[in-house]
Amino acid sequence: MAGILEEINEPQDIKKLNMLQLNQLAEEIRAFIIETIARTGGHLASSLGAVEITLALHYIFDSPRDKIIWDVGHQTYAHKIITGRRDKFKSIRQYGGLSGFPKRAESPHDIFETGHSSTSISAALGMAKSRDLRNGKEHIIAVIGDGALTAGLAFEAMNNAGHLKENIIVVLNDNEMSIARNVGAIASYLSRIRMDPHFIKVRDDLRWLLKQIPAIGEKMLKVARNIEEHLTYMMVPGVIFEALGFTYLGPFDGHNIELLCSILKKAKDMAGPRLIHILTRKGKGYQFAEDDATRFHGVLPFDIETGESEEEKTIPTYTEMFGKTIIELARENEKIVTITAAMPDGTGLSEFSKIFPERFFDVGIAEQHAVTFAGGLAAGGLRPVVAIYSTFLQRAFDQILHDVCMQKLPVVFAVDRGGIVGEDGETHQGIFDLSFLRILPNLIIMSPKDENELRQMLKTAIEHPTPSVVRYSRGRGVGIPIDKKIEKIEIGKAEMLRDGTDLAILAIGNMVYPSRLAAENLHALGINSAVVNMRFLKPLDENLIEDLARRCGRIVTVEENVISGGLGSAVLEMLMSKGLSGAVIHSIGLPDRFIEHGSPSLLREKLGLTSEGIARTIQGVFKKVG
Ligand SMILES: Cc1ncc(C[n+]2csc(CCOP(=O)(O)OP(=O)(O)O)c2C)c(N)n1
Repeated sequence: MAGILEEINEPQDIKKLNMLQLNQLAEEIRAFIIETIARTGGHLASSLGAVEITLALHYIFDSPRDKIIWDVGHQTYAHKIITGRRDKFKSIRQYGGLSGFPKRAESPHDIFETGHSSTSISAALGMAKSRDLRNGKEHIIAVIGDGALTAGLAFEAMNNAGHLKENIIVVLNDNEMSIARNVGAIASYLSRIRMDPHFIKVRDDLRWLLKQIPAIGEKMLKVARNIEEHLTYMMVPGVIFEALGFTYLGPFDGHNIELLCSILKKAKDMAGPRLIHILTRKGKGYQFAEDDATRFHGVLPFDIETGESEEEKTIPTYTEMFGKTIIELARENEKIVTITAAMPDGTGLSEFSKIFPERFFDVGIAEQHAVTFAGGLAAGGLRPVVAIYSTFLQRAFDQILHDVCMQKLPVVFAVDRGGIVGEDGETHQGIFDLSFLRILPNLIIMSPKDENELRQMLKTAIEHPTPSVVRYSRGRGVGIPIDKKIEKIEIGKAEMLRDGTDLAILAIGNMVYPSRLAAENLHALGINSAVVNMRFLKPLDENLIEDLARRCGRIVTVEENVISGGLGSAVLEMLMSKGLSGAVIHSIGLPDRFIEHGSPSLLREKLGLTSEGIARTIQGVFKKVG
């Protein structure tokens, strides 16, 4: 780091700079972000694309008095760096360090917390209304990407903003990318605006004309810019936004700071809802990220020179195993179709989409629609598999309940990133799904102990006539051999891994192996535990649990989910209903709080979800009850 950036400790400092210096600052920030993220990993491409708009916003507006609300929040690295967090930036996404997303506790410039997409316009509108009711004067700006704009929530907010005629500014940061290429009618519409031949031609003609004037001076350039802006207003390519009650300004080059500043200044003096459409390049300024913005969306630490990340690839991830298995199953069953909400790579469906393009649907960032759409596909006789990260499935709770479970439609939910996800922190941990899904009637819920069992569960789910969930973790499997032929498993039947007399450990999903190891370590201390791979959270293997409760008298449940409402609660409720509440029960899982960011292994260690942690807790329980 050198030069101007060293002097920037708060947004006020950038207001002293001229345009030349602002441009230099943008380059310094870029270099600093690349250098840091190469070491830590993180959301590189989105943040690189948003450097100029970040500087322009902080140049023209007065944060934190004026409120800048970032959608998703993964593009805020430049914002963090110029709002007093430059020195801490190297700690980003690490335990105890800066969050990768806006956090209110981190800075007064982080106005509204995000991580899940498409919330910014709603939040901005709420803040604008609150401002008006107390006669405030501050400006409220939402910055939303073209990907995030595909969610219904963003349109619900625009619909309401147009009605309320609220004074807000929405900056639409259009880079034509979600994580993968943005898809859908809105994406096509935006790209038509980009490409509008009428608009482009007039603008290009104008540029050409200006170039013919020799020795074009500073003054003339300003005039030219003004003409370009006015032309842009006149042509109003954003009719959809205009119809929603927004004044549409754009499209503008989102990497031209001077232009951005002048547009923002104009928009600042206008009234009502305004939308400024800017065009940016995801990964801007780092060739590898520009060329492969999807990989550099959320990237592992990488070598700056080669763009390569070092990754151990011997054991497949659960996601990879899901992707491979669903292809195998789809070859045998032509009714299988798959759905993703804008995450074909993240959910392991890219290969499927190439092999079965007609049977694959990327619906955009629209989890609610994805689920109801799947309900419709199932009602029409297909076997839809919806692959969604646990944390984003939270959005679609009512759709699962109302549009799938109530109608007993055979939709398979492939719930990826169940449990601790790590560095993305509070907004992304998939730790509530077992609890919120368990309460739904007609739903089968299973979670595999390893990648081979994941395959078995997928087959079981697909062949089952009612809705089902297969929930699996982020990261690599355990590295066990994979059966060539995929066998179904019996619904509601747990797997006894180890018999014992002193207590029974009932574990689910990725907690099964650590529990078995804990039992082996406890054995050396004279505690003889049974270990059960529950496989099913719903239906529970009641007979086995009842038998163990009678025989051992002590039950410990282990799950990577919040304790409230999860496996422990299910077992407790079941024993109570059978009049067996005399058994000593202890639940190991996650506490009743949001789990911060940090590496999954460190978090598991701190939360007692390793084999040592489980053994320690069990010893403690034993000491207490004797
Ligand atoms: C509700 C929800 N679903 C999925 C995601 C995962 N996700 C994070 S960023 C992103 C793409 C966002 O695209 P865009 O808004 O255009 O921003 P860009 O990264 O292109 O700057 C997705 C799908 C999310 N954060 N929230």
